[in-house]
Amino acid sequence: MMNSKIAEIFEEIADMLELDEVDRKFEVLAYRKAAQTIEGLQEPVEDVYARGGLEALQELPGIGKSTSSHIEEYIKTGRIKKYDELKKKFPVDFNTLTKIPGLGAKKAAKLFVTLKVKDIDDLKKALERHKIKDLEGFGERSEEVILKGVQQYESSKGRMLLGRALPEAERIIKKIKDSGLVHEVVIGGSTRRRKETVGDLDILVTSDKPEKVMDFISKMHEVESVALKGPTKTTVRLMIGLSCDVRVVEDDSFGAALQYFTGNKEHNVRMREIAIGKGLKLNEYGLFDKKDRNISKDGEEDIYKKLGLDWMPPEMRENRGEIELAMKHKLPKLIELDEIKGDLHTHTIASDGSYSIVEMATAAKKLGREYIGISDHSKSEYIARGMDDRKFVKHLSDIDKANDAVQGIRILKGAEIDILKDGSLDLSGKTMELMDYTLASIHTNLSMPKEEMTKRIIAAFDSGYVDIWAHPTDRLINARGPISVDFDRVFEAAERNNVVMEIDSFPDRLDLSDENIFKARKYKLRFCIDTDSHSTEHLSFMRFGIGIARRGWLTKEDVVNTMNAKELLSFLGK
Ligand code: DGT
Ligand code: CA
Ligand code: CA
Ligand code: ZN
Repeated sequence: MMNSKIAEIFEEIADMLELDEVDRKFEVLAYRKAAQTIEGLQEPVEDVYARGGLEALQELPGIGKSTSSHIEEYIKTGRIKKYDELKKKFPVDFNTLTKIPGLGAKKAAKLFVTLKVKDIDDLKKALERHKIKDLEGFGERSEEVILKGVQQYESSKGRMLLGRALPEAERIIKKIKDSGLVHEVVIGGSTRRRKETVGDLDILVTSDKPEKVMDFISKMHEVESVALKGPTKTTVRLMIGLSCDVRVVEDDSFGAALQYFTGNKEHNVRMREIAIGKGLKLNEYGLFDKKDRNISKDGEEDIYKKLGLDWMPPEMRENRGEIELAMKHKLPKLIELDEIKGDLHTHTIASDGSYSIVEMATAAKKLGREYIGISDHSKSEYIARGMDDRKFVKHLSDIDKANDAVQGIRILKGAEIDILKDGSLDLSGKTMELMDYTLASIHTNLSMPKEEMTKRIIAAFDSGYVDIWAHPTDRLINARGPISVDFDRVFEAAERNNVVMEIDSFPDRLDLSDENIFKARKYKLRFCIDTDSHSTEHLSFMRFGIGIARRGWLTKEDVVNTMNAKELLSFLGK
């Protein structure tokens, strides 16, 4: 699958075009939009091309004439000439450098022009020699931020977003299943636990023909190289830039192996201690009694049962208190994807989305949703074509019309309203009162000091107009850290004003994170799991938000969009 690679190239072309002396804003935007589409696409772009050629590519939102021909060029030749030419002019590793928090394309270019910084190693040298603080437009503070960014990047390096790793794992599992060589094939490790990022994939197989399975794996289309190949374990490097361990075990070991390779490690260590306490031995091959007989051949649930515990969902297995609850038979019943009735964070062509209200609603209906809230941007988000009060009033009446036009799903009137620097909201009260609900979020002045940021958000909540705090910390995984805020005070203010905490399901957001959900659960707060869709494809990101919610131990009752539209609106006081 070439999606990520092509998306990266388009992003980098945009970065380089931005550096051109002539203003090419329009072109830059086109490449960024195309990159976004390709990245979010749930099927391989080469399959789209194989099915319908250039025409099918151009039907994708944001893909035009030149971007589609670039995709064709890449599929056919593995290169894009335009990219190679730009690269000659700017021999800089933008892909890595722009992933460093605190360093955008503009700053990276400036570092190249002034200090000849081409890659992260050059950057580290420049930081060591304190050369950056004296550059125009950088300064002492900026040097510190970049240094911290480099450390953050290095520690997260190689970890892939769950939203990218999980679909790849599912494709590979399907292929192995279809090979007919195996009985069971499942994903374990951090992917099964739905961790926000994944270090490597761990696939577990039962089969009578382990060597044939190993052969099959190492010859798969998705594999770039084989790192290690043994009779029952193979480690491969996948094209998408991720390692994958595949292990074959016997049928009788399946439950124990699944338990072991799901982890996490700390959870496993506790499990093993419990086994020892009962005079048993637990490892990846089974649960053994004193005579070394495997007493648990009945799958994973049986292992937990024999150790006196209730089976628990993989998302809980982080040694954060789940073992104690399982002993007392007091595990919560975690929220499930099919309990979600609607999505309250979606964008349309009215601001920076790619589809109309009707198209978004129709796609949401296909996914079985009972309602969809349209939440386009307010005016301060001018890059995202945010709307002012006048335009919003018109847009809200467009939503009413769409609601009449589309059957079988209810469309709710919402907005994603900027919380401005002083804590005021970006639309008038009069406009907000016309809506079914509001989301409020921060998109600017992200590096505000903690105290000021805390007051800013509390002021917004105290206005009484905020229903949902959208992507609360504004972090982007592997790219931008969270805002600095006093969660206790903000959660208290949310409690007081009945503000719902969003879990944004977009793969690089997943915000609130599971750790922050844990903090928020100490307060009387409700949550809302949304997709932040900018395209119909994104509506299915919901499952990633569900994974994070489950990692935060949330139940159906904690999540407001498990209610039907009528209950929800009355909960919101509308
Ligand atoms: P990752 O790959 O960094 O996202 O995280 P995991 O959890 O997938 O870790 P990984 O791939 O290193 O190992 C897969 C599972 O194997 C892990 O969740 C638990 C188990 N495991 C690995 N190393 C150990 C160990 O030293 N002791 C025990 N008890 N279990 C281990
Ligand atoms: Ca792993
Ligand atoms: Ca592994
Ligand atoms: Zn937003």
